[in-house]
Amino acid sequence: TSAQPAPVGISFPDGFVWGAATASYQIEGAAREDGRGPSIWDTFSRTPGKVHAGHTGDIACDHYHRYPEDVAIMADLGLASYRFSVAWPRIQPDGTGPVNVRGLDFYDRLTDELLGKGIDPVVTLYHWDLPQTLEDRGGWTNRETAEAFAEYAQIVHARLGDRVGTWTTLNEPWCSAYLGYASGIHAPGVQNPASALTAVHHLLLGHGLAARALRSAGAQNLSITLNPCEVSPLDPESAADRDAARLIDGLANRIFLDPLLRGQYPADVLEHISRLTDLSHIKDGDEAIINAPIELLGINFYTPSYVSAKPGHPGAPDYPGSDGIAFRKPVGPVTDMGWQIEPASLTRLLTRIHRDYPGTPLLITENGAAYPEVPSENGEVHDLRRIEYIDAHLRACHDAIAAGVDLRGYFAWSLMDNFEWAEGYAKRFGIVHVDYTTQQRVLKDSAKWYREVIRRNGLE
Ligand code: GBH
Repeated sequence: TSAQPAPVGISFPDGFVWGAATASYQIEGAAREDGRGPSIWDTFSRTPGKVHAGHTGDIACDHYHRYPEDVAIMADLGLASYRFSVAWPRIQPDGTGPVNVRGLDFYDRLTDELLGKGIDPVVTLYHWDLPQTLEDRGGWTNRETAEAFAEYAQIVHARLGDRVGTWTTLNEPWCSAYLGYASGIHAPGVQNPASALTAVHHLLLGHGLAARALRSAGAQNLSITLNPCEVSPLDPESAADRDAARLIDGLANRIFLDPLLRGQYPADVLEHISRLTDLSHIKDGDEAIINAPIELLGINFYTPSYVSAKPGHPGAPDYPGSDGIAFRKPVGPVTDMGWQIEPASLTRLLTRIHRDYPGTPLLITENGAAYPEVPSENGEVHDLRRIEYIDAHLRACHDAIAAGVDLRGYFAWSLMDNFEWAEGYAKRFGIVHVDYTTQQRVLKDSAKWYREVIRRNGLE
């Protein structure tokens, strides 16, 4: 390989927020404690064949009990902010009805622990652990789930709103809808394209109803986190490939961004989905509800997509109606998830969102990489590839800022190794290593490196 020029030092704007992120089911454990009800991920992970090696979140990182130690680690790293999610089934074990105060107590303790160390909490209300009782009534295919979500949001805000400033309604509704109800590789494991499209709408409606409820309760910093993806035609010269990219971009990105930030589903997307399901679940006035004002848009970024038109190809199971479209296999270096590493795609994605949906500040709410490290004899974890991944993506963020994008912060995914959904504990995204036998936490080299990045608000 040819010699690369040494990267130059860069600094981020004053007040740029440095954080790390986790999610309730992935780290908490204590699945049956203090009145928590079952979620769709309890059911799914206990269903043979759904999760790698039959792993479950029953114990996970035992964060429910070890949160003081985990918050101490965050403080040691100098995190300005910590993004975590609240488990709905801890708050309302049946999804609606009686509030389980012991569930609220846990997040109250966690919030105070964070504030006591000067760490700003960013609360996500839904990171995929839907109460099972709601799924038994259709889950996100049922409009009532959206209404229940707004009620639950209000309950959490009533307890934490005096101390939590930033609220995120949903994490990645793309995953909840398409992985949950189309490909079925995530809970609840349904494989029905029409259900997935109905779920998209009810998730967005739930966001809008919750945003409205939080706003009237006085919340001022509202957001949703998406996982937008840059979808490119494999051959930019091919009109058929460009059409394929536009269709996937519609299902991946514009189906969420347009109603959220422009108040309307895109016509081409409605046309596409009307061939797969009737649109009777979209009621008059829904788009206006979804278009509730937000102060921040959260972006989770891992990898881009390249697609081409391929007549007769079955398409991707997580994109309803994508038959005739092929996704390119990753090219070049990949992470342990098999995801292509292409930091410049993040710059282009941020620039595009800033251009097409102006006026909403952006926040990287997740970015990171899985690699299969094991601690060395002396207990160190030399995860150079993760350092390189994050370094390159931070440079990509900086490029976007230089191009005029209003990017407010960066949250590493993840603070610590955790339950990686269908991959169980086999994939490690943490900057902190977790030994699942002893529950011992060890800072990987990436955590020590990130501490220096935070300290100097930039890269060397
Ligand atoms: C996030 O989802 C989640 O919010 C988080 O809980 C999770 O632990 C983390 O990421 C890591 O997975 O096969 O190349 O087309 C990320 C979900 C990642 C889904 C990229 C689609 C496309 C990969 N997405 N993916 S590719």
